[in-house]
Amino acid sequence: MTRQFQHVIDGQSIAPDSGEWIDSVNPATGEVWARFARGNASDVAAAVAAAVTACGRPDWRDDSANRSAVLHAIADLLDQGFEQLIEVEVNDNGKRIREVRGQFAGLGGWYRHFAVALADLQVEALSLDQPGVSARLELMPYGVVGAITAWNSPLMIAAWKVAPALAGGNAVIIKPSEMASASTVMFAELLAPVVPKGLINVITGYGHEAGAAIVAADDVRKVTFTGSEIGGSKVAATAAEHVKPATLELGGKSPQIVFADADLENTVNGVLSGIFLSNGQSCVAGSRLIIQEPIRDLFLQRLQERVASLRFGDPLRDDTDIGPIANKPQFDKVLAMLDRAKQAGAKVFAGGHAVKVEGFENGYFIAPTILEAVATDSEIWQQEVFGPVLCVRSFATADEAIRLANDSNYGLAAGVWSGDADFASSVASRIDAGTVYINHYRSVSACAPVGGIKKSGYGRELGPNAIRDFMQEKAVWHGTAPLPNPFQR
Ligand code: TXE
Repeated sequence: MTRQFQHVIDGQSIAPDSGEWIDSVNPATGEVWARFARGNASDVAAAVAAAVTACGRPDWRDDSANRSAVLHAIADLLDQGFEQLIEVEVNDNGKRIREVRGQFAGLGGWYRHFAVALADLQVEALSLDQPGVSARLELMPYGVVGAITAWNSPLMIAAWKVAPALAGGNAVIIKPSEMASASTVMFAELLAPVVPKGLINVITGYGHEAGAAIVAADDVRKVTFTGSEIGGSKVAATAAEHVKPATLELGGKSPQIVFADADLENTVNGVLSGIFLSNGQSCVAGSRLIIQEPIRDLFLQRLQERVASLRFGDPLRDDTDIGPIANKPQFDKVLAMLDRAKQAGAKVFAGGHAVKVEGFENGYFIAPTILEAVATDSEIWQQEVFGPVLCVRSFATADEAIRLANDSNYGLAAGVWSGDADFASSVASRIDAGTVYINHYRSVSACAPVGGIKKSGYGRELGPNAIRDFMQEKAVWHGTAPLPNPFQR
C-alpha cells in the first residue's frame, strides 16, 4: 500500500494546498511505495508564519537554558525512537540498512552536542580604542532559517543544520529532497511532543517550487543548502536577490593520494569505504585514486579482489554489501557517464555496468566500478559522478600527486596515505580542500568544520563556529562620559 507523507507545519500534519502529490519510487524494486505532499508558496507561507511566531517567543529567543533543554529532549527522543525511522529511509533512497542504522543511532548525538555547546554563547565585553565609552558584543538569531537537504543522507544533513540553528535561537523550515522526504517528515512528527510548535517545520515538494519559495520568503533570513552545483547556484542567486546569506555544501571529486610506503591493507580499506559505502553517493566520496607507480598494480589487484567479493541484494538485509542506486535519474546519470568514459577509452578494471539482482530485477543496481581515466581533462576524471565509480591515475613524485589532486573545480575533501606521518602532513597542507584526512577517511564530528572551496560551495557546517554561523553580531555601546556640544564655537 502506498504510504502518504504530508507537510509538518506548526506541529501539525498538513495536506498540500495544491492537493497534489509526488510519487516516491523504492529503488530496490522500481515500485512506487509512498507519496509526498507537493508543496507550493502557500504552504511555505503557512510554515514561515508559524516559524516567525515560534522563534519570536521570549522563552525561546532569550532563554538559552530552555533551548538547551529542548535540544536534550530531542536527542533523548531520537536515541529512543530512531529505529522506527530506518525502514522508510531504506525504502526511499535504497541506502543499506546497516549504514542507515549507524547514521540514525548517531542522530541524537548531533543534537546533544549543540545542547551543550550553546553554553559557550556568552555576551562578550569589547575592548575599545576610545575613551568615554564601553561596548559589548551580543549574538542574535537570524529568526527563520531555510534548510534545504539532499536525498543521500536526509536526516544527518538535516541534523547538521537544524541542531545549531535551534541552539542559536532560530526556527527552521526543512525542505527535504523530493526523491527522499519520508524520514524527514517522520522525524518532525516524532519530535512533536518535545519541540514547541512551529520551531521545526517540514515542507516537501520540488526544488523549483517549494524550495525556491522558501529561499524567496522575506521572513526566511538565512538559507543553508546541501545538493547539486546547479541547485546551489540558483539558491545563492535568489538569496542574493533577497539580501540574505546562503551556505552551500555542494559536490566533490575528492582525491585519495596513496604513496608507496602506505600500509597496504589499511589504505585499501580506506579507499574502499571512501568510494563504495553509500554506493559513492556521498559528497565526500573519494572518487579519484592517485597512486604512486611502484604499488599501482598490487593496489589495484587488492581492490579488484575485494570488490569481487561484495554481495548485491536487498538493502533491508544486514548481509547486503551493495544496494541500489538511490533513484532512476541518478542510475541513468551514472550509466551514461560510464558509457561516455568507455567511449573515450577509459580502461575498466572492475564493474562499469548495471547489475540484475535476483528478486530485484527492476532495481537500480550498478557494479562497483574501477577505471583508469585516459586524460586528466576527461569528464569522468573531472566531473562528480555521485555513484560507485573510482577513477585511477598514477604518479611518480609528490609534486605531481599534489598537482593532480588540486587540478579540480571542486575542493571538499581529500585523503593522504603514507607511512611517514610528517611527510603526509606536509602534503595535506598543500591540498586545496575543506577537509584532509591522513591515513583515515570519511569521519565527521560536530567539533570539526565541514565544507568546501571552489565549486564545492562556501560556508561551513559543524565545528567550533557552527552556532555562531546561525547568529548575527550586535554591538551595544554605553556612553560613560558626558558628550561635548557638537556645535560649540
Ligand atoms: O540535487 P538538487 P539532486 C549532486 C549529485 C547529484 C546531483 C543532483 O551529483 O547527481 O547533485 O542531485 C532542492 N531552489 N548531489 O537533483 O537538485 C531540491 O529539491 C531551492 C550532491 O538531488 O540540487 C533538494 O531538496 N531548492 C550532494 C535539494 O535542493 C532547490 C547531495 C538538492 O537537490 C532548487 C545530493 C531551487 N532552485 C546531490 N533546486 C551532496 N553535496 O552531498 C533544487 N532544490
